[in-house]
Amino acid sequence: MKIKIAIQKKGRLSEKSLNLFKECGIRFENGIGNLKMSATNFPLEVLLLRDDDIPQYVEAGVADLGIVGQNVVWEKTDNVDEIRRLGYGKCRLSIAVDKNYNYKSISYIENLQIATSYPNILRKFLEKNGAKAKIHKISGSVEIAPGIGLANAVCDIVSTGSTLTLNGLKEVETVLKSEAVLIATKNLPAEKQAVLDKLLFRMNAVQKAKDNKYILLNAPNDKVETISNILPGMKSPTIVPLKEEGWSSIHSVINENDFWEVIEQLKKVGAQGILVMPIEKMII
Ligand code: PRT
Ligand code: ZN
Repeated sequence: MKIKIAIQKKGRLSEKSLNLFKECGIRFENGIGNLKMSATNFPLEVLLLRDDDIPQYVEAGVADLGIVGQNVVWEKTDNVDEIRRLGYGKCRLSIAVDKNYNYKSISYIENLQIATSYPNILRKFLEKNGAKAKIHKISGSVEIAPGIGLANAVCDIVSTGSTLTLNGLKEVETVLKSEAVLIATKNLPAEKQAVLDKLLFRMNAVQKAKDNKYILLNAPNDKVETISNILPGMKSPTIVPLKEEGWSSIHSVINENDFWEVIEQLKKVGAQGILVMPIEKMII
C-alpha cells in the first residue's frame, strides 16, 4: 500500500523536506517532478504543493501525510494529527508595532489594528488573553501595512527580525513558536499506518544520529573506570586494549547538548587523543 505525502513545491521548506527523504534512504525516479514524484525503493508518493494548501489536502485525505509549518497548520485546520516536529523551518509568529510606540503590556493591545495573514491564530490568542483588537486580514507583504496607514501593528512570521527592523517595527508579543511538522489524516487505515511507522522508524534513526556523536579516546588503564562513568554510551562504552602496555582505547556515544562539557571533563581526568565523529544512522 502506497502512502501519499504533500510537501512544499518551492520555498523555505522544500529542500529540507526532500533532504529528509534522502537521509531516510528514499530515492525518486526522475529527480524532482512538476506535481508528483514516486519513490523507487519505498511505498511513497510525494505531491508538490503550495504550503497553504497542504493542511486541507491532508484533512480531506487527498494526501495521507504532509510536511508544513505549524503556523500554517494551526491557521488552516485543527482536524489533522500532528505526528512529529522536524527541527527545521523554525520561526515565530509575533505581534509588532511601530518602534517608537510605548507598548508596555497585553492591555495595550486594545489600541491596535493588526494586519495579518493569520487571523484565526491571532483571534484565538486574543481570546486566550481576554484582549480585544481589530484584525485586518491581508495576504502577503504584511510588514508594509503600518507604513501605508492600513494598520498600526502586524502579526507576522519573524525569524531574524531584520524585516521588522527594516520597516521601523519592533516585536512586542510572541503568539506562537513554530517549526516544520509532519501531519497525518485522522484515522489512517491500518495498512497506511504500517507504512507511516516504517517512515517514522527511519526518521527517528536519522534524528538520533544528528543529536549524537561517536567519540574515541585513549586513556591509561587506571583512568578507564572514571572515564567510563563520564561516558555512559548506548549501553556502556567499548574498551579495547592498545598495543602499548597499560593503555586502552574507549569508544562511546555522546549527546550533542552535553558535548563540550563532557570533553572538558574527559581532558581533566587524563583522556588523550580524543576523536569525535558524526554518526550517519543510529538505531537503539
Ligand atoms: O509559495 P508557498 O505558499 O508555498 O510559500 P510561502 O511563501 O507561503 O512560504 P515560505 O516558503 O516563505 O515559508 C514556508 C514556511 O517556512 C513558513 O510557513 C514558516 O513555517 C517557515 N519560515 C521560517 C518562515 C520564515 N522562517 C521566515 N522568515 N516563513 C516566512 N519567513 C518570512 C516572513 O514572512 C517575513 O517576511 O521572512 C520574513 C521575516 O524574516 P526575518 O529573518 O527578516 O525575521
Ligand atoms: Zn504560502
